[in-house]
This record gives sequence, C-alpha cells and structure tokens, in this order.
Amino acid sequence: MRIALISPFPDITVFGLRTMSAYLRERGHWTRMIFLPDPACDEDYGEERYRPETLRQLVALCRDVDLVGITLMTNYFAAARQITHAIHAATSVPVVWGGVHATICPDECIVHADIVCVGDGEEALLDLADALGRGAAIDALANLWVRAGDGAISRNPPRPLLRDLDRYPAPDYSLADHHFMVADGTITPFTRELTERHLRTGTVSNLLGKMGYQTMTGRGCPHKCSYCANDALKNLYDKRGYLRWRSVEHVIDELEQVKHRFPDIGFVWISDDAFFSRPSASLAAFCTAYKERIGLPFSCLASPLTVTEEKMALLVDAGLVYVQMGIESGSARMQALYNRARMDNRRVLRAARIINRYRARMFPPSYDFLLDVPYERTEDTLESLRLIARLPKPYRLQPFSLVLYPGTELHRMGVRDGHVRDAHRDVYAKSYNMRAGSYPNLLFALAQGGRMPGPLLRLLASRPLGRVLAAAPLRPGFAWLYRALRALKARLRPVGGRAA
Ligand code: B12
Ligand code: SF4
Repeated sequence: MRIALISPFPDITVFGLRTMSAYLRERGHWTRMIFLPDPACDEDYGEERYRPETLRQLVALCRDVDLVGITLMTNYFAAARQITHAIHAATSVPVVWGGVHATICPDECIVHADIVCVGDGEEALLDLADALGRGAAIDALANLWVRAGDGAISRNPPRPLLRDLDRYPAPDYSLADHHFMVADGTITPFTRELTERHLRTGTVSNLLGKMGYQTMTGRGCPHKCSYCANDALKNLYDKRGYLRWRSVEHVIDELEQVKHRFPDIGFVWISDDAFFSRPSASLAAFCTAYKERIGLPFSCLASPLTVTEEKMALLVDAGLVYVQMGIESGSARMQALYNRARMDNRRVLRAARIINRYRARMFPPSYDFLLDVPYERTEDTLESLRLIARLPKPYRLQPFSLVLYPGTELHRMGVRDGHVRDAHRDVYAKSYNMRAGSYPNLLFALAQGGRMPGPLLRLLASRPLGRVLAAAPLRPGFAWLYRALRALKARLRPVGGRAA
C-alpha cells in the first residue's frame, strides 16, 4: 500500500510519524512523508492556515496513495481539519488521524477524519494498511475508530501497550519521497540541506548554537501532573505499563546512523518526558556506550524527583551539557493542585543544587514555570518568585502560559468552573507564549535570564510590596510595561530564535 503521512508541526522531528514511516516501509508498504511546518507557528492559530496553492500541491501528492495519515496535537486541530477537507474535496482517499489529540479527543476528530487512531500507532497503522491491501474489513481493528459510509462509528479499544520498543526501527530520515513546505508555501522535495537548516533552528539548537538531533529513548512518564497530557494518557492505558524504555543498544544504533547521515550534528537533544527516571543501571550503561560511540554533547529533561547526585555525575561525564527541569510553581497549594506535592520546594532546591554543582561544565539549566493559571492567586505567583530568588545561579526561566489541554484534570476543572468559555480561543488557539501582562509576570520576564540579584527579587516579590504592586489600580500600568518589555526582547532576539 502507498501511504502519505502528513505533519503540520513547525518542528520537523515528529518522532512518532517518522517511526511509523520506517516501520511501514520495513513491513513492505511505501510511505510518502509531507512536512507542512505551520506558517502561523506558535503565535497565531488562524482557521485557514494553508494557502490554496499549498493545498493544491498537497492534494496532488495525495492522489496516487491508498491512505493519508495526519498527526496532530491539540493546537493543530484546525490545520488537520483544513488539510483533510481539501483531500476529501478532491479525492476519495481515506484519511486517518493520530497523535496526542486524536488519542484524547477521538469523538471530535472522527467528525472530520474517516478513521482515528487512539494511542500508539505503529501496529494499528500496519494492521490498517494490511487490511486495506487485502480488501478486508477495517471496522474491528484495535485502536481504531472507523466511520462507515452511513455515518455509523466503530469504536475499538486500544491494544495493550507494547513493552518492547526495540521492535521499531529508527525514525525515517531517508529523504526518499519526503516533501517539505518552504516559507512561501510551496511544497518541494525535502533535501538534506533543508533538513539541516531546520535542525539548526530548534529551541535548544538556538540556545547551544549547534545543529541538534532530537530523539526519544523511551515513552511515558512516571508522574501524572494534572495539566499534562500524560494525565489523560495514563487513564487510557494501564498506568503500570505506561513508562517504557528502548534498550541502550537500540538508541546508540540510531545515533550512530544519524552521525553517519548528518556528520554536522553537534549535539543530541533527548526529549523523553523524564530521562532521569531511567533506572540507574540502564542509565549507567547508556552513559558508557554513549561516551564511547557517540561522544557528542547532549541535553535532556528532568523532574525534581528524579535528579540524583549519582545520575547527574554519570550523565555529565557522558556529555550532558544542558538540562530543562519543570518546577512549575513554588506554592505548596499549587503543587498539590498540579499533583506534584512530592516535588515541593525542598526537593526542587535539592535538585537545582545538584545540577548547579556541574555549572562549570554545562550551559545554565532551564527551569519551567506555569503562569496565568486560573486557580493561582497573586500570593502563589509571588511564592514562585521567592523560590526563584533562592535558586542557585546560573539558570534561565521558561515561563509558560497554562493551556488547559483536553483530557487533563485541570481541563475538567476549568470547564466546570467556567474558565473555558470558548474552546477554540481558550484552548485550541492558545499558545503557551501568550502570557498575560501583570506585575508578577513582569517580574518573571525580568528574572528570566537569571541575572536579577536574589535579594532584589525577594524584595520585589515580598508579601507586602508584592501585594501593593499587584493590586488592581496598578494592573494596567504593569500590563503595559510587560508588553513593552516583551516587544523589546522580541526585537533583540536573533533571527530564527523563538521565545521560550
Ligand atoms: C518532543 C516533543 C516536542 C518537540 C518536538 C515536536 C515535534 N514536532 O516533533 C517540541 C519541543 C518542538 C515540542 C513542542 C510543542 N509541544 Co510537544 N511534545 C513532545 C513530546 C515530549 C514527545 C513527542 C513524541 O515524539 N512522542 C513519542 C511518539 C512515539 O509519540 P506520539 O507523537 O504521540 O506518536 C504516537 C501516537 O500518538 C500515534 N500517532 C501519532 N501521530 C499519528 C498519526 C497517525 C496517522 C497515526 C495512525 C498514529 C499517530 O502513533 C505514534 C507512535 O506510536 C510530547 C510528550 C510525549 N511524551 O509524547 C510533547 C507534547 C506532544 N507536546 C505538547 C505541546 C502542547 C507542545 C507545544 C504545542 C507547546 C508546548 N508547551 O511545548 C509545542 C509546539 C509544537 C511545535 N512547535 O512543534 C503536548 C501536547 C498536548 C496536546 N493535547 O496537544 C505534549 C503531549 C506534552 C504534554 N505532556 O502535554 N514538543
Ligand atoms: S513530569 Fe512533565 S511530562 Fe511527566 S506528567 Fe509531569 S508535566 Fe507531564
């Protein structure tokens, strides 16, 4: 079978879609990958994202295939819908949607797609391609929701999660029948030069000033934060089998292939949800093999509970140069609401101090915080700022405006309490970059680079002063100041860089 796989994401990594492409090819099908980096990017989620000429070219690429697959996160719902409508209007090729949003909101997706994949897609897509190839029925395949011609929908539960991730080949970077939408909306063959140019502009690539290759050594997360997609995904699957790891050999093989294919790769970006939660023995084996056979600097994500002195020492010795850790809030009340009570300030400071011991050999770590949370009071945000004042320097802050993603506990609460009045505006079209203008958010912006002296930040975020300055009469003034500061930062940001 011939299957077109489409990504609307700005980033070209798309690990899941590329893995499925490689797997289908290995199993005798042909895939055509089409990357449509969303022109609106993260800033403006319009309804009509692609130009008519782009859609015409896209449809032409989908005419001679047997199946079209589209991957989507919640923010890309409008893009997937626009692409699907264009394909449906001009061809009779069935369209299957998959990815985190399809998994969490299949009922909404099946209105537009012919088939929706709930959960991991490799086996489901292979079964679907095989069945279509044989002319067999597709309405009872595990993981798939299928809409029949008369509108009836078969809703098949997901199969148990596959534990052996080594079954899947490395993501497809072959460039064979790969296509890419360039800035003017034209779809061209995806070349090595275009790939490398894109790999140079990812967030971490910008930060480290090197061309980065992004991969995942496992799937899942040991935690279940109430605002995170993992909260929704763990409810779908058996929680115990959710966190899975590829073997060290499997990951190192992939990285060796990548080094061979792209010799200019300057670092590896491991984007596992919580790489530090890999068991100690496996992490030690990874570090030994990585140091010997890959030898490139690398970055990863951490959670305050999983950073230990032992793991940090191993990783830095193997080449770890940059860590991003979610702190999210310094207020015990908010930590409890986020289901992160165990990641309290004591644990956060302990993890930050461990990371800080390696400051001479690493780039400053990034610490993520959630802002604009409807349940957060000014005092909670000021507590976060006071925690920041205690963090050892150097560091960078990555403040994210909370998006209430569907399927999460906080989304349920938000809907119940009237914080999601217009789903498109408040969730689907909201970017984590759209932070509200306020006194505490201004302090976050000023402290973002990690250069504000701790005592000054402590003073500005202290209870009496903070309360006065965050009070209603002063809000418009601080909102204006905040917007002015962000506009200035945007002007100073290097071309190709993104706001964190
Ligand atoms: C790496 C990553 C990124 C990278 C790269 C994204 C990319 N384009 O490749 C970066 C840092 C750029 C990124 C950015 C964003 N991300 Co992100 N990201 C992830 C992360 C950690 C891993 C994604 C991944 O590769 N997973 C592994 C693969 C195997 O799983 P998968 O993608 O789900 O694919 C499987 C199935 O879903 C299914 N499937 C997927 N597509 C399809 C298609 C078809 C046809 C079929 C049949 C099946 C299918 O099969 C796949 C294989 O089993 C996830 C968290 C996670 N653990 O998944 C968050 C996640 C996807 N990101 C998220 C978000 C919100 C974003 C942002 C929008 C905002 C933000 N806060 O960061 C931005 C903007 C996007 C952008 N600029 O590209 C959310 C999405 C929530 C939601 N409801 O949509 C997640 C789930 C994080 C979270 N825990 O909440 N992200
Ligand atoms: S630690 Fe991060 S990835 Fe894991 S559940 Fe919490 S927010 Fe999600």
